[in-house]
Amino acid sequence: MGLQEFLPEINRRDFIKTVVTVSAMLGLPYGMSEALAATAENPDKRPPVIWLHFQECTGCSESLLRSSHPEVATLILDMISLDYHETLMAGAGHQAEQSLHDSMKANYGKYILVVEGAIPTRHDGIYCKVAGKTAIDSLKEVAAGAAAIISMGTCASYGGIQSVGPNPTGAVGVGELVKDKAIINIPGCPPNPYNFLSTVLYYATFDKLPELDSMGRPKFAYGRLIHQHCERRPHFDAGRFASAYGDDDHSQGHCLYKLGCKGPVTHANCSVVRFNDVGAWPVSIGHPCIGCTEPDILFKSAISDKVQIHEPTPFNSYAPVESANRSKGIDPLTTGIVGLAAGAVVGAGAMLGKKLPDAAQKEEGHEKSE
Ligand code: FSX
Ligand code: SF4
Ligand code: F3S
Repeated sequence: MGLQEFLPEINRRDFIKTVVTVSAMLGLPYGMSEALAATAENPDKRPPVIWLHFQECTGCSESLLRSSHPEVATLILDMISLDYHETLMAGAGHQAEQSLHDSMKANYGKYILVVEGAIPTRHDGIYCKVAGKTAIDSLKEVAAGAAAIISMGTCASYGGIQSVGPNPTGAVGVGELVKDKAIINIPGCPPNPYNFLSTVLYYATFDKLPELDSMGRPKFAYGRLIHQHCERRPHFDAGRFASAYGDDDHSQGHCLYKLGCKGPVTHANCSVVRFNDVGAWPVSIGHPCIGCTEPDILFKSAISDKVQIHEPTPFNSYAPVESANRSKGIDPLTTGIVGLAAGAVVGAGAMLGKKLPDAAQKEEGHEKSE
């Protein structure tokens, strides 16, 4: 492809840092990062990848390549052999078709197929054609020779925005059409490139796919709710909510639940891994999570719709919140936390456990008086 020529080389320190981050994300025991590093550095372990695009915005590839810190993109492109990628490859037309078929033939049964975008099925799939073939036919043809399939993004995983009612093209995810292959879904609109990198590195190192949840997502990345690791969680538990964009509570970084945040029902690791290695994710910049990893939420409920909270109270083990000096009052149902147990500390975007200054001071005073 030659695309690596446009990306800066990754230095040893950043390489090790990225691999250790991946190892921690995967929940591997201490020391396993060496095995991952050995895989990433071994050209013989480089899995051939064919990457198809169907109905989508290409944001999945964009988010991977536009990282402001290029370690992840560099590492991904260094450790896979990207044989065919419609929006990145230099070739076009017959030349591109030839390279697709050459790659399939040379690596039949061994390549990873990455699919980006949904597949339209209505009217025999005429709404998406590449090289004169429908997306349905291309998918089935390339899937037949794949060792495994990665559905990159919510569109390829579950249909995404194209499948929103009335779904005029009959858009579906890969799993609706391919039933005889291992499929791993990496949803998100777009998904976090670290989740793709970790999945590929795990597969190349251990020759098997990571454990999946009931929605076909790797548990290491989608095993927990955003709400469990959100830095605004102390505000949720203390009843401090923004009610409008730009109001005092919003300006002070309070919880976005009343603005429609879907974090309480969305499984993803955005709040821990964050995006582009700059420590940003939707909620940290003041926008509610829109549930982009969840097939039944993304674009299927309004951004402002509030989700049902089934367990509004924090765990009993959390310290109590004092409410005496709060003029706005605190819902007794939601009291109970000042400390945020942030869980895994991962990479540059890691979230650290913290206490709210005013509540923490009161708690200390409380302890002293006992
Ligand atoms: Fe879909 Fe990816 Fe959203 Fe876009 O290609 S998951 S519309 S970010 O780009 O497929
Ligand atoms: Fe964070 Fe949203 Fe949960 Fe509030 S509702 S704590 S903003 S995830
Ligand atoms: Fe998507 Fe919500 Fe993360 S909108 S990027 S799952 S914070």
